[in-house]
Parts: sequence; C-alpha cells; structure tokens
Amino acid sequence: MSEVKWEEIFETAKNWTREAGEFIKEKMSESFDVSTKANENDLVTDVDKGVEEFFKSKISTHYTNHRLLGEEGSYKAIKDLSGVVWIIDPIDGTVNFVHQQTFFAISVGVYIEGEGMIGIIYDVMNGEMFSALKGEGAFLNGTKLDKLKEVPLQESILSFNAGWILKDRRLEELVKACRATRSYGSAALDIAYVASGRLDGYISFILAPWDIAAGMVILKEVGGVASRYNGDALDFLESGTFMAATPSIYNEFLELVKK
Ligand code: 2AM
Ligand code: CA
Ligand code: CA
Ligand code: CA
Repeated sequence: MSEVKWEEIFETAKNWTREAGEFIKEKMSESFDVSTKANENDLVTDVDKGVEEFFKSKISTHYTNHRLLGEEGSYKAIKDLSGVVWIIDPIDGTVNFVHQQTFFAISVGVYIEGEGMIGIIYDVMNGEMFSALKGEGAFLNGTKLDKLKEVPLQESILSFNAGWILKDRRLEELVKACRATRSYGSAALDIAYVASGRLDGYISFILAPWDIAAGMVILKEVGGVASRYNGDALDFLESGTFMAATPSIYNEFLELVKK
C-alpha cells in the first residue's frame, strides 16, 4: 500500500463526521422509521442506515483501497483487518436517539493492519467532538486533553448499566466503594468521558468493535487502559465484555475480577 497520509485522513474524517451530524439533525426534524433487530429493545432507524451509507459512499469514492466495518451491515464483508479499515458506528446510543433525541454519538475509528490510528467521537446534539491521531494526543473540540490522573476508588465516578449488576454481583462492591455511578447509554461517549476525566471507569458486558474502535485510539493517547473483563486484550473483529479506566481504577477492576 502506498504511503498513507494520516493528517489528511484525520481532517477529512472530522469533516465527514460533522457533515453526518448535520444529516442526522435534518432527519430528526422529519419523521423516521424505527425497527428492531435482535430483540424488541434493540432499535435501529433509517437514520442509522443513512449515516452508514454516507460514510460508505465517501470512503469508496475518496479512498478506493480502504474498507468499512460498520454496524448497519458493512461489517458482514470484513473478515480480517488487513490494510486500512474504517470501523464506524453511525449512531451509538440509538435508544437515546429515539427516546431522548440527545446523548448519542457518531463513532469513527480508522485502523491499519489492526492498529488504531484515528478516533473520532462526535456528540451531535451537544456539539462536542473528541478526536485523536495516534501519537499526537487527544482533543475535545480542538483543546488538548490532559493525561489521566490517578484517582482513588473512593473518589471515582464509574459508569455502567444497572443491568450489569444483576449479571455479576461483584459489581456491587464497586458501587459501594466509588463516589458515584452513572449510566449514559452510549458506549462511545462513556469511553470519551473516561478519556476526558469526566468518568474514571466504564464497564460493559457486551460491546462490538464499532462501539470501542474510536474510543480506544482516544483513550490510549491520554494514558487510559482497557481490556476484556477477564484482562484479555481487545480485538476488533469480535464482540465481548469491556472495561476501560484510568490506570489506578483499572487495577481495582482487575482485583475485583480475580476474586
Ligand atoms: P448502539 O446504540 O449503537 O446499539 C447501550 O448501553 C450501549 O451499548 C450503546 O453504546 C449501544 O450501541 C451498545 N449496545 C447495545 N446492545 C448491544 C449489543 N448487543 N452488543 C454490543 N453493543 C451493544
Ligand atoms: Ca445497535
Ligand atoms: Ca454502538
Ligand atoms: Ca449503533
């Protein structure tokens, strides 16, 4: 593959993501179709599909040798991560999008040979774009994010869905020990919030590659850590458990799962 111009792709990807955000806002003012996927709470809209189509068309026109792994169908063609692969969740937090019309994000990761180079997470309604280019630091709307600080568990704010406590009672210990818990309903934004220090840790029992691909590039730039729930390395072709945190809190998570 000829030399990849990452700075240029980074700028282009941010512009396309803003454009996709405008598309979503326009569609929100019209009526859109909501349907279900795996179960009655697993929602998808024609806006999710439209955003994925938008990126598919842009990428295939501008970067003919890049491939797309997207939640709304494009993932089916991707069996490996060779070359440049865009890993995209067109709307992360679709339940929020449908019910609340806020707190959802477009998540765009660009990987080469399985290694994350670009991460963009755009909170469309709040106008916050978290972004990172590997080795250049992470940004929120152009302002560089600080490296993460050590946080004692007693002073931490942790995010997870209440349902996860029903699945694993060990999480009760975290609930009792931390300062406060939150549940936002957008995995990409949860990871962006860990990266920006608004949260100190985030846990989920099931996330897909498109939920985490952009977030991992951003999180790494500020010194955050993440893995499967049992400590195994993440991979971007399979779904699985996920925990991400500032290093001190990540170590607390690991201690807990060893019990
Ligand atoms: P989505 O809105 O793109 O579907 C909700 O708690 C968070 O988990 C959202 O980021 C949501 O992404 C994601 N999510 C919901 N169901 C999921 C599943 N079955 N597998 C992986 N991620 C899921
Ligand atoms: Ca979904
Ligand atoms: Ca998602
Ligand atoms: Ca989605």
